[in-house]
Amino acid sequence: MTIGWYPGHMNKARKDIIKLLQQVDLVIELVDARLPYSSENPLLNSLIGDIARLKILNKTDLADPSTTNLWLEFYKQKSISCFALDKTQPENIKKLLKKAKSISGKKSGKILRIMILGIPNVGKSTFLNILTDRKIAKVGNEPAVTKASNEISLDDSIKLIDTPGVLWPKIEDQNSAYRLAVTGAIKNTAIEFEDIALFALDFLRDEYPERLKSRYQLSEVNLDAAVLLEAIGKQRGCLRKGGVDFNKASEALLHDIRNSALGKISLEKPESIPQI
Ligand SMILES: Nc1nc2c(ncn2[C@@H]2O[C@H](COP(=O)(O)OP(=O)(O)OP(=O)(O)O)[C@@H](O)[C@H]2O)c(=O)[nH]1
Ligand SMILES: [Mg+2]
Repeated sequence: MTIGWYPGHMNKARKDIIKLLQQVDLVIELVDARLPYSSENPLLNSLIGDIARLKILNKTDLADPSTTNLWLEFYKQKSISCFALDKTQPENIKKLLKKAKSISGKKSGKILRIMILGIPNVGKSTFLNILTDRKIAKVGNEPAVTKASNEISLDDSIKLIDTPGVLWPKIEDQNSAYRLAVTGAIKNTAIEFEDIALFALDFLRDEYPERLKSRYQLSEVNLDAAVLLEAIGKQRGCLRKGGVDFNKASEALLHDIRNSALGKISLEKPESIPQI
């Protein structure tokens, strides 16, 4: 199955972002700490050009801390300014503004315009609400909650622009597409739950077998993904006439992964991505 999701509002958002970028001094780029490579929009480099940029590995509360450290080291080696954050650290998020001022090179007395960019559901609006200490932007646990860009004055010297999450027309790397779907960056109606769940189970069996065992009380996990899914369905009571309801079992598994019921999980390491 080929996964892709590029609804009309994203295309419009991309065009709006290009226009707004002309007046932006700094971009805060949010990627998902669980999959920093796959959640980076490949169009971004050409969109942003040489505007100053801060990269945030967001939602670190859901990611495997040791893998997050590998990513921080990876970006450091590439001289990319990168910080690991999540919504449970509001004070650290606010400290970023000082950094933003110095990185942008904007003279004091001038208004600093900051744009927050990233894929759907990565936490942009939550980030903006934390920075402003207000519930300005609508937040929701599904992709494409923000449909249009929105500029907010933080004070007399800083303006923040929240943007709709943007993917790209064709996700070439299908491993990346699957990882994005596992975390909920792609709308549920654009994916087959079972397909994504089987991908997730192959990954979990290889990388986090003990977590699978303890969450679903399985004595053996060295099995085919479909067999594992059936066992999980039984354990979670996802049944229908004649046996396990695979669609329900898949939904239950994805719900668990997205809500860290299997603990902090990272879906990719610097060593497991194509060389960039
Ligand atoms: N665990 C965790 N959840 C977060 C974090 N930041 C945001 N979320 C949750 O992720 C979901 C999406 O957050 P939003 O702020 O709406 O994401 P967005 O990037 O603005 O999404 P779009 O507007 O759809 O592009 C919400 O349920 C948030 O509560 C975080 O650091 N950790
Ligand atoms: Mg939003």
